[in-house]
Amino acid sequence: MENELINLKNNALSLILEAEDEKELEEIKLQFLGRSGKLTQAIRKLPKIDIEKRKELGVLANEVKETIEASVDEKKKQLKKGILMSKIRKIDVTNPGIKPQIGHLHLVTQAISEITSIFEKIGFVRVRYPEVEWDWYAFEALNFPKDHPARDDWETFFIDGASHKKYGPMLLTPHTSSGQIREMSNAVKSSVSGEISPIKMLNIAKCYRRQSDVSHTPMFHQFEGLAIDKNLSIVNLKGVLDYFVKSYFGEKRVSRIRPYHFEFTEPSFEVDVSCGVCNGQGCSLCKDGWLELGGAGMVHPNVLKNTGIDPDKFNGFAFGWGVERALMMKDGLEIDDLRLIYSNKLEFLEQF
Ligand code: FA5
Repeated sequence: MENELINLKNNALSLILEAEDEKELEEIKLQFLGRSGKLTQAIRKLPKIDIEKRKELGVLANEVKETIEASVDEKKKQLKKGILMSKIRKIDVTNPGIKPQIGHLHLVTQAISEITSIFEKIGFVRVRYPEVEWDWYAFEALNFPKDHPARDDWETFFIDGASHKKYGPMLLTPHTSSGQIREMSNAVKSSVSGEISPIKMLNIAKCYRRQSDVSHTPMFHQFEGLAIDKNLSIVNLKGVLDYFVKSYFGEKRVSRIRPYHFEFTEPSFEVDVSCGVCNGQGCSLCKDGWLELGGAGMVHPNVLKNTGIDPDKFNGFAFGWGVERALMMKDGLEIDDLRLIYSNKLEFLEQF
């Protein structure tokens, strides 16, 4: 019986060694370990054997069974590895690869990073303030009268039911000028004996208004500059405007300021950029040679006071323009409907 078991083991092992695929291995397993397999039948004879010898042979039969099972598993692994290796050998590394599709940043994101780097070069620091704001920051501290049309819910999105004891209703900020109040209040909080550190802020954020037509979207971006120091003047403001216009639109373009009215600046201006199509001569796009970019002005003394800054010691200038509008005014870009930018149309977006 002992010899029979050893012969079975050797037999099985040599068959396993020769096996060429998984199917063959399964057949060998069945041949030896199946219900009527050779080893199973040999084990069935064990009860007839003397008790002392039976124990010894039982251990041996078990060992043979385990060895066959382990050898079948090991051989299966080797076969799999072999298949993989032969597949690898078939790969031609000189074949041209499949090009993955490459996306790119949205054109507004591209514009924001370009605008940021232009202003960073002259010391403006990019900040981020809440888009969901209190009335105090968006209107009240910016010197807006209580009955100003922008504070009506036909112009601004208010958040139902949310109101702060001190700061009033909650809203989606309609302009980045709310960042002016946050920036100046922060400067006052960290001031030492009334002396604030000079400010050069660049706030770029999403803004929301109840507007939608060819030149307005309900969500858009503005970039807002604020400089606060001692003895700043309109000359400093105009210098920054010219620098930006030439850096962003090109050397040939110039800026001009026109008197205007904003509640939070005095004096206030509208900023225009010479038209890139006709070079300021007048054409069907611009009519009179100029395209409107946004607002600017010297910070109103009431705004300084509202944030705790002494207007007799400090003054400053601010400007706020639309990112999408600035983008539309770039040379060679003819976007006749601003809403296209947010339409998710790939045939449009893939051009940038
Ligand atoms: C303002 O929002 C002022 N806060 C700007 C300012 C800042 C003035 C600092 C003085 C000092 P206005 O409402 O004109 O101003 O908007 C400025 C620019 O934002 C516009 O010229 C336009 O470029 C852009 N803009 C306004 N509304 C929309 C809109 N719905 N969709 C797209 N762009 C818009």
